[in-house]
Amino acid sequence: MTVLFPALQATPAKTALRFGDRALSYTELAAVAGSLAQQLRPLPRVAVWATPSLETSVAVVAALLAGVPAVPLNPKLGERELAHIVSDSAPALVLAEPGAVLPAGLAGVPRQDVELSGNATELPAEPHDEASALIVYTSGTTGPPKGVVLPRRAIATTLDALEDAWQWTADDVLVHALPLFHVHGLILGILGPLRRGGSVRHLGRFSTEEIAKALAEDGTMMFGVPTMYHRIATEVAGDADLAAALRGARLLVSGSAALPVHDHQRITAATGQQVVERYGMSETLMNTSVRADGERKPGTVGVPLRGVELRLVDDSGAAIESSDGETVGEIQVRGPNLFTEYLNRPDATTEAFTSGGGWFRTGDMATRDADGYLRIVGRKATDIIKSGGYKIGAGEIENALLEHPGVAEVAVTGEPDDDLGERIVAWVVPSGEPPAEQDLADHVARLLTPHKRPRTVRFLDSLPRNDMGKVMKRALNA
Ligand code: MCA
Ligand code: AMP
Repeated sequence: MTVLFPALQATPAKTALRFGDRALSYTELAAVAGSLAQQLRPLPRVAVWATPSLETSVAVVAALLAGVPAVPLNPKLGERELAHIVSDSAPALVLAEPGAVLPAGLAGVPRQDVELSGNATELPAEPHDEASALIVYTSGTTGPPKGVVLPRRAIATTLDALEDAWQWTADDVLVHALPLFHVHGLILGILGPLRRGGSVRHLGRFSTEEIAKALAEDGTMMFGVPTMYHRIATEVAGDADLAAALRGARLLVSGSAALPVHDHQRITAATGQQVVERYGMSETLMNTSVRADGERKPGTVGVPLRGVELRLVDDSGAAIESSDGETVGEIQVRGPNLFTEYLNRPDATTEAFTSGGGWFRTGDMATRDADGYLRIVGRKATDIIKSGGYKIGAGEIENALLEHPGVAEVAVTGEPDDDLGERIVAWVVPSGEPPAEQDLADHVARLLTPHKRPRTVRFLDSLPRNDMGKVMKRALNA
């Protein structure tokens, strides 16, 4: 049995979590999360209303201590997506910060406020390593998002592999502004520092000023998605304080999508820092990274992490043996960092793995150079869009838009965007007078979630289709 957070037992005299001017020491966190854990223990599963707050962190830590699987919910979830997640995951209650206004979609789920006032003196015995810890929802190409069931073993494994790759220690103070309902912000960004016995400083929302301030004070590391680094890269040459703060950091880490080499270069030119990229997925947690003590090669995602078996596979399913930096194959992985299953989706779980050998198919296409560094060059599915670091399935947006009375036919694609990496474009055949673009964006934000809204709408008389009647998306983008 792995103890996930040894520092909650040792309680070093230091800050564990800081959100703005509110903070909890390890002693305080152990007391409040320990006492909430006692209350949660009998429950089969809980949801967490994942605002960027101390309360969200306490709720998740308490659930982990209690051995109760937790489902973090994006507080901006629209009606349809929230209803799906609630019915799919059937939480026994929702943990929320006092004062948070919960939507009607959660009316049927009992609510418990997370109070920072517990005084447990003992932590419950933690469950076995294969026990489910978190269920994180992620988009696929079609259909509603799937719940990725992550066991405790995967969380401990990935965080310890990152300790090795990044020389991550209890002395690190991690600064970030990532949302707490995905792997990046929650598992790496909150559970990571807690497992190391270090500190987190969460900024609530991203701004370059707040990043500069936090790194200039006590921050040693920063995590961000490429959109955040792009905004830093755009400002840093003209902002001496930002440049100095970044220069003083021990490690800057980017992930969730590719960081363009141009942004790497602008940050390096202004600060001397070389941002480290790591590559992961909700289903696999972290697979590869550029190592803190290794050569930094911008545009690559580094080498496989400790314990991760990784291969590149050609179209016929055969492993590519050459490391020539040119031959492209699909990344497939195996190892203790992987998820257990998609919740209630045995079909999707089976399909996600190769029939021989049990390799997880990532759908990401890459090359490998002579030093073993991987360079991600694209994705197998054109229907997956990565915007602002969020994974978004074109199909779910198309389905939502088809419910709008002004839409007769629609196709959704991703287009390159300097800030977001990709922006969502809706190609719409209107059913009459074309609806307002804003109206379509609001419709998607209301049903699904705001980051899935189309940023551009293009009206057409008809969609290009092949003989089979299938929309030819590549022709649209061309
Ligand atoms: C705009 N808004 C709306 C509407 N339009 N709300 C309702 N209806 C509308 N029609 C709101 C948005 O909710 C948002 O509110 C604000 O207006 C601005 O929206 P947006 O433009 O989308 O935000 P942004 O400022 O451009 O955000 C950029 C960002 C964000 C901060 C970089 O995209 C972000 O936090 N990305 C992180 C994604 C991430 O963590 N991915 C990890 C998953 P408000 O400002 O209040 O929010 S990937 C993962 O976990 C794997 C394992 C990995 O490898 O990491
Ligand atoms: P998610 O399903 O939200 O966990 O997103 C996982 C996907 O994000 C991966 O399959 C990759 O396509 C992408 N991704 C994550 N990190 C990187 C990176 N450093 N470079 C390129 N793509 C990345």
